[in-house]
Amino acid sequence: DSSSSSFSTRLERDKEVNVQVLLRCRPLSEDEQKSNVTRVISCNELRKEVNVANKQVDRVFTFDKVFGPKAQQRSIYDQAIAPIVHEVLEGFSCTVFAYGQTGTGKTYTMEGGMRKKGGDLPAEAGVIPRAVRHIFETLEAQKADYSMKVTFLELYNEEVTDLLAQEDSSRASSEDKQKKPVSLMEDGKGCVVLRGLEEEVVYSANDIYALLERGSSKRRTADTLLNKRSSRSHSVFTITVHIKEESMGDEELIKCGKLNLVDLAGSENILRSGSRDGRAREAGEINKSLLTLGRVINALVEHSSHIPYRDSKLTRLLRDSLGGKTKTCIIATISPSAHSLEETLSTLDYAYRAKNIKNKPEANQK
Ligand code: ADP
Ligand code: ZZD
Repeated sequence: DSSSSSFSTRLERDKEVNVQVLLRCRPLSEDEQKSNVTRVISCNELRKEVNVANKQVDRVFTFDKVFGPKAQQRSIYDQAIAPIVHEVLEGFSCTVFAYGQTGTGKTYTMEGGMRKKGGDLPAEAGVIPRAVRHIFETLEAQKADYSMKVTFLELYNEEVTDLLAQEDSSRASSEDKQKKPVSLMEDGKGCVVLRGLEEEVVYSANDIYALLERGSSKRRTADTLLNKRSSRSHSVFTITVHIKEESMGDEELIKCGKLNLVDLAGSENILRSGSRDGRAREAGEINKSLLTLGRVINALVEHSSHIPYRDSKLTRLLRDSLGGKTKTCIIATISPSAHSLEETLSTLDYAYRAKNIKNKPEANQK
């Protein structure tokens, strides 16, 4: 009840919205089915509950939405992401994070599998290609006057790689060609800007698909240089759209929408980076960003006076998505298998806690 609070604080609080947290459980793989792996997860999509049960454990978690193993890419997009993209087109900034253990479907959810050249998207297409299609289709149908640009970066070991940068043929070795330094800087207003990151202007969904192809092949090259890099790196794909408002009178308004789609490093890296041997220490360094993300979430949920955004690149980059003016959604991904029980419980606890973060979305207008 808010009867005791003052008018102004009530107005302030009315603008707050919680981070939306949804849960997706992947199906057992063919191999897991063949070897009769035990399932410990059951999902009740209607009640928005996920149940974890074996002989020792029996717990239920409730989320904003729950998607069981049979959920299709399309229904995740239509039910959970399309409303977010709608907000982007209204001039809001929005962020979708995928969080979970490696192998639970973060990349499948955000990117999806397969791509046929030309034609429509495959059924396996994930959030990124669907959001791209949705944005262009909507703007074209509205005959809107708009411009759009995208960036695609990878954050690994506290270093930012531009996945869209063209090879620099003036550099000698193939490793140097990969590296065009991108640095995080702060502008006068305390906003983080990425210096050296290529912003590609795009005019069609196909333009973006071609860039995604460039980005994923660049990432694959990096993967072979140091295998399993992808499970330790974060990738951030960002679409920025400027839409001219139908002018009333002579004042011209421009809505500026932004969508960040973030595929986080595997959450198992957090637990491991606590240990002391050399390899794990390396992993700890690599996952400073993931550790700091957890600390930022804790600090926000506990209303601490100090939120350690500045302690990592990921949290500096996505500061506004955590407690700021951006609308944020976290997709937590889990495996149904008994083998993953411990990791699954840790993901569920983490995601459940994140439900308490509040943001104050504000449309961006120029
Ligand atoms: P992560 O990015 O979390 O490491 P991936 O997205 O690579 O996990 O998924 C691991 C494997 O499981 C991939 O082969 C992927 O195609 C498959 N997979 C994940 N989620 C699903 C799903 N919901 N339906 C079918 N296959 C899935
Ligand atoms: N998950 C695949 C890429 C991978 O890891 O290689 S699927 C989608 C979003 C961001 C990057 C790539 C993609 C992806 C793709 C596949 C192959 C070549 C280019 C892009 C994709 C999948 C379905 C529709 C469109 C793009």
